[in-house]
Amino acid sequence: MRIVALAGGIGGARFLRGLKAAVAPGDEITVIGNTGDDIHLYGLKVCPDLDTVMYTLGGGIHEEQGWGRTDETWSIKAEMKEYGVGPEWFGLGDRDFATHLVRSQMLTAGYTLSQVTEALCVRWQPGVRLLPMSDDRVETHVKITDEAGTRAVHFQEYWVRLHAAVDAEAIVPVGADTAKPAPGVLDAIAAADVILFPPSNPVVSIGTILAVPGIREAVAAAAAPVVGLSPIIGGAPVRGMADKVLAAVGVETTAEAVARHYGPRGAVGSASDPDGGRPAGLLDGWLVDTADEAAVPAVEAAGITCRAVPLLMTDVEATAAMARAALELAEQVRR
Ligand code: FO1
Repeated sequence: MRIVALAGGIGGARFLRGLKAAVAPGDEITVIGNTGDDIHLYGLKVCPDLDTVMYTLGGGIHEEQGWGRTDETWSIKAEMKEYGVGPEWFGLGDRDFATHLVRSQMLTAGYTLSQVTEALCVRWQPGVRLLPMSDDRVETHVKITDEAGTRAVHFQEYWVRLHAAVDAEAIVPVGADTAKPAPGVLDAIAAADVILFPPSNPVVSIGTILAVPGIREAVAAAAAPVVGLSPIIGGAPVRGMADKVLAAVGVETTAEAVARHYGPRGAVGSASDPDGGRPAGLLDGWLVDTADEAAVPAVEAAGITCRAVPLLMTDVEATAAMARAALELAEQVRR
């Protein structure tokens, strides 16, 4: 079976670890990773979501933190600080720096981000095919108003420095409108037997991947069933600050509202996605947590087959059970 998953950072990576444990030998998993969180720092290209997936599946992740390397040291950052060079608010450790040096060296030499990602994965052997959503530069910016006035800040500044404490007024994936899907992305979607939306951020992770022209259309047109898992449990994000960016696109922080935001397959246009002629509806199936069981009828009334199962990724076995539930639901909705 060929499984395609669209993934952001920590939530996506942890789900993929469970998915790997759930699939049968011979099944192939292709991950289309969000690169809208990417940032250029110290002259290096940092790809947080690709690295989080690669380190998590390759056994190199800092488990408690969910990002960055295990057993990290911080000498380079301390030395940079002595030179007065920041930003201090973003934690790039020494081991992580090595990844960014290799990536940036290869990009400067003319390799594409897809080629670099493949090369980095030779070391980490994540057990999935990891594709960036695009080889073109896309950077998510967030419009905010604070004491400095109204301005756009890079997503990492919003997330890490400001802890999403200021309301997001708009989310703009800068560059997405002219970006092309990376080689292999559209083919993988077209050839998939199942397409999964892990419990990643629907706006700045999966939403950014879908903002690359061609990807949303390919998912909407795919022969494979599309099943998503809610990142919202009991009216709050399982982790992170997804509520802030959902509010920016006019979506309530509920499992039902996120399902409606993705929309039922076949639907065109929606209140939260007034995007001209692009197909809005993507989901055949949606999993909500058992705490949100009461939302099941409303999601089904919206045209999306819905089941309530435990969705807390407390360990790999619990996460594998979620993945199995998603694959079972995919079989039930297969056309
Ligand atoms: N998240 C933080 O909360 N603080 C950090 O200093 C930080 C540094 C960082 C460095 C490399 C990397 O790959 C990820 C990093 N993250 C950090 C995670 C990242 O900001 C976000 O969680 C994702 O972009 C959202 O998916």
